[in-house]
Amino acid sequence: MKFLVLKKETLLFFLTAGIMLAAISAWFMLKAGDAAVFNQAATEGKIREIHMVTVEYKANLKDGKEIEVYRWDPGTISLKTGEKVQLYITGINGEKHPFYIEGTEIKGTVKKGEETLVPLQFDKPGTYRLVCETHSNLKTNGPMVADIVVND
Ligand SMILES: [Cu+2]
Repeated sequence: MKFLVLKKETLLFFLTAGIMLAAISAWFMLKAGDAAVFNQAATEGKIREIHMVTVEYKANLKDGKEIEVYRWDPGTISLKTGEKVQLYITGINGEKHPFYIEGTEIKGTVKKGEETLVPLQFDKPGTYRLVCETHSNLKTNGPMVADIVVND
């Protein structure tokens, strides 16, 4: 039988090399994590997605009368001038929400349980209102209006 005999120095060398390798790997792994979260270049070429839903708030008054309001959630989204964004709107509450975006030709309908894709790109900065035609003001259980803020 033959034993592999290692000198103390050799063992120490392998131990040191192993620790260094582990440290370097850990550093690269942490760095890679940073890149995925903070580095814009990592997401370059991809169209940003924003997800929105339709929600309903309900309450009962002291006399038992029910009051309700429909909202887009989130109520404000922002993008840069020229930036392409895929806005996905999912209908959760309310059967139908026919909508338009002020100052554009964009219009459509969000239906319960369905996802509506609204491609966005604005040439001019400003605030564009996403308005639900059915619930546009307080009298019609709104205002179901979201602000699309386009920055310079
Ligand atoms: Cu609506």
